[in-house]
Amino acid sequence: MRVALVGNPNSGKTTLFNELTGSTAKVGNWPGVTVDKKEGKYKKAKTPMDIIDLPGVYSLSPYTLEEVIARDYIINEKPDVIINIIDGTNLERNLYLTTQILETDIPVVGALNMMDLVEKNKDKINVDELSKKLGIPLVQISALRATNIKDLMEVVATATTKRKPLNLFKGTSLDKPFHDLYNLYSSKGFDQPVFKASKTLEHDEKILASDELKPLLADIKKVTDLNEDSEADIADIRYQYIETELSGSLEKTRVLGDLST
Ligand code: BGO
Repeated sequence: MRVALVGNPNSGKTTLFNELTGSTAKVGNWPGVTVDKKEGKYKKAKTPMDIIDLPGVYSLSPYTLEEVIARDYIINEKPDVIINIIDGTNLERNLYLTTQILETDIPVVGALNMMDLVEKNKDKINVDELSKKLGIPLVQISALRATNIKDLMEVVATATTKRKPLNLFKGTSLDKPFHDLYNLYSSKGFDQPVFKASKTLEHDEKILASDELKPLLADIKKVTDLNEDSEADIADIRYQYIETELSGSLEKTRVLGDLST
């Protein structure tokens, strides 16, 4: 089984990758570019598990090489499971990427990392509630201290059923255009129609230039021309979702400027 690590830069991906793969890791480059490609085997796996470390990204937009590599791998190569590494000390910011990963139907396990620091800071994350709201299992880990890694990988090993993709647009101004695109892509039998409809509304040039979407550009334009600001609107919708739906699961003890802890 293939397991991809996806997370923000500095979320602890390298630390977790090294802990999982130990001496089995191979470092190369992604085809044609000088971005590191790291692959290895989970050394304690009961059934063989290949671990692929995708470049650290804040988003699955096509603006940086890292984003293109990460999202092309997710959409085209389709790992069996994604481990989304989430820095628990920087939850809201990390969840921005999570909202994009969840628009695919690929099974996702959230690894809430840096829990040693969350505890030290006396912050509290209501993990069960957050897990329920996101619709994915969450496992609290410390990659640095190698805490709960075995538990994480046991959850990963059984998390192989496809998920219902997250629909962020219900009740928002983009509900109708999203559905128009979603229905169009579904009627053509496209894979990942939610992700592609969402990225189309983000005016994602790479998706729009794909061979799959090209024949539909006239129909797509009818929707996107009416929603020229939808890229900014989607960013707002993601932040709103994190703010209203998810932030309640986090209780911060520290206040800004309090450096005593
Ligand atoms: C430095 N807990 C704690 N406390 N730290 C962690 C954990 C954790 O669970 N996981 C990772 N870190 P990467 P990306 C560093 O390198 O794996 C730390 O980008 C330092 N370096 O040790 O590199 C980890 O691959 C000097 O910290 O992340 C690393 O995703 C002083 O988070 C950083 C302090 O981890 C990023 C930290 C010279």
